[in-house]
Amino acid sequence: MFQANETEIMIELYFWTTPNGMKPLIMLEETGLDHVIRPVNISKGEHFTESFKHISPNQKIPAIIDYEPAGGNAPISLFESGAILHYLAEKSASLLPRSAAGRADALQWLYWQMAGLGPTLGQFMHFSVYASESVPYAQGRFSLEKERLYQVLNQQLAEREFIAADYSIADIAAYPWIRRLERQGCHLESLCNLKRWYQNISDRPAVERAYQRADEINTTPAITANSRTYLVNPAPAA
Ligand SMILES: N[C@@H](CCC(=O)N[C@@H](CS)C(=O)NCC(=O)O)C(=O)O
Repeated sequence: MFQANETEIMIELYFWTTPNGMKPLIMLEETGLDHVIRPVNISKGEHFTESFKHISPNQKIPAIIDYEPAGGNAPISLFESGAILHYLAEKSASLLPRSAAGRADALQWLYWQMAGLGPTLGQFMHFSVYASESVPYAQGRFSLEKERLYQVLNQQLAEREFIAADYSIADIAAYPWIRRLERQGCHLESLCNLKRWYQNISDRPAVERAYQRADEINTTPAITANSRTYLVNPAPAA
């Protein structure tokens, strides 16, 4: 599955069609950086291989290898979607404001997504969809926090078009999770600023291309008994 870079492609993206996987794929489509997708089907446990562990020590997607880093240095391997977005923004000098204040603003919202929105929605989905037993306390806790975070984002978008001053990696980090909002039992009708932002980003050609490519890679995105096995159980101990 993990080949040497024989194709002279700049960046390899280790990817599956989940919200965290979509972040770097959207970024690569937006920036036009030369890349190839290496699918890692987490529903089949492909992220638990030794070869993938070398690329992503946390054994989760996404990860990238940049074979052409700045300065002609040795290839750089990176995991964590926020770190990847930040790296690609620096590499392409795009989608991250140049001013210190603008940069700090976009990065705080990137970290908000990484530390708050993403993990909360992940835990909410786990306890409401994947868990083999019903845990009402956990369901209630993550549901309330999810609703609160939606309100925070809706409020942030009340007087601005994008999360930071311009379209940036902060938007790219949040969008794939909001795209699953209806699956999370929430409706955009009650969050009008979020709805406008969501529609605006959905209409971007790069975002459309990214989701088209994802659909071609994963033709069975529904949860099956087999995929549930890998998604509920942690990796076997090393
Ligand atoms: N904080 C990490 C989270 C990565 C993550 O949770 N990836 C999920 C897919 S969205 C995964 O690989 N799950 C497989 C597993 O947990 O076994 C990031 O943003 O990259």
